[in-house]
Amino acid sequence: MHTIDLRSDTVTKPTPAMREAMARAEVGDDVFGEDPTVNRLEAMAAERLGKEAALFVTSGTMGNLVCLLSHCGRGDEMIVGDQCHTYVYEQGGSAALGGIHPRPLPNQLDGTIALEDIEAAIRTDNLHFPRTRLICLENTHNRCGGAVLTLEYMRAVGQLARRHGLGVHLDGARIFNAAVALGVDVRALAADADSVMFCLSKALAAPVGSLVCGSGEFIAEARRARKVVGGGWRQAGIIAAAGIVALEQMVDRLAEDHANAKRLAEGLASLPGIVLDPARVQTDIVIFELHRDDMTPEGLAERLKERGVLLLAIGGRRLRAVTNYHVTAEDVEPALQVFSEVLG
Ligand code: TLP
Repeated sequence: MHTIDLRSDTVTKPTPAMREAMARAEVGDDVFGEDPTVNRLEAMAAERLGKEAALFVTSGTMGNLVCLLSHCGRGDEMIVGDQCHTYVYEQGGSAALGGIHPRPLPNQLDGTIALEDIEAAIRTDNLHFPRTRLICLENTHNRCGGAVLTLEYMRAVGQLARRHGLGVHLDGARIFNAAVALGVDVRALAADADSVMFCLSKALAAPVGSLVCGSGEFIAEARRARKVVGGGWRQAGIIAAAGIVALEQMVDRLAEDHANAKRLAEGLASLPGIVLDPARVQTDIVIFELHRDDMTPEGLAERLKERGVLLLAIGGRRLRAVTNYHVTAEDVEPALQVFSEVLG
């Protein structure tokens, strides 16, 4: 049975070009700063994002964590969307390990946090209050269905933050998806953030790794934070080599994932019991609701799995399907056929 795996874009396996590059990678001890392949990847990431420096980390979770630890001290407050990954899916690591107080504000359907909500949440100087230090954004926004935050919105948050002397951290796990969807240079989307985390091991199909980008001074702090969470690694050039291929070869093709997601969404929207507005699908993530008395989202996922279509139930009535490098345009119709059979 041919499996169509729509659980995440994280399931992607390295391409032959990546495996080749990994086999040939020149390596050294990265804690000494001596891994030439890691150094090359970091320089390349900084250049692509328009920042001074970059740091290679194991995962998106570690990347977000080291950024938050670098921006905030114990008792400082960070403004986050209540649906953002760092608030929902990272075990509250910044509070557990950094004593950082989260101030969750509602994410709108389009992935933004209303500017007036941010403005109203910023603390005044009062000994009863924590100090607001940071605003965290996510682009694209995972739990908001891969929604893309626009350049105008990023700029507006940047201006607001500067007016109040706050930092901006961007969880850009899928920032290249956002840039491709908007048809803009990724630098423009990163320009208003003081730190940006992006992932190689999601839609770009590298096996492991994320990067944190920012000023030279910020990255020096982040490097210290990475070390204390056990992320100082050694001959990491083996995996950095795949990351270089990901940046060189895997960005432009993201448009295919987006087109496949759109087609999938349009097909799903016409099926009985599925609630979904295909117009909201902008990138590779399709989130929809199941409104049926005879089937739970988990039950639907189970029945689809028996027929080779994998996706995730993500709480309440919601399910998530994510297109990716291993899901071709030719897979979309058969996947929809399986949905149609299961849903009757
Ligand atoms: N997201 C994963 C799961 O954890 C939900 C996925 O399958 O989408 N930021 C964002 C916006 C993410 O979507 C993710 C991973 C992360 C950070 C964390 O990255 P990793 O998994 O590398 O720690």
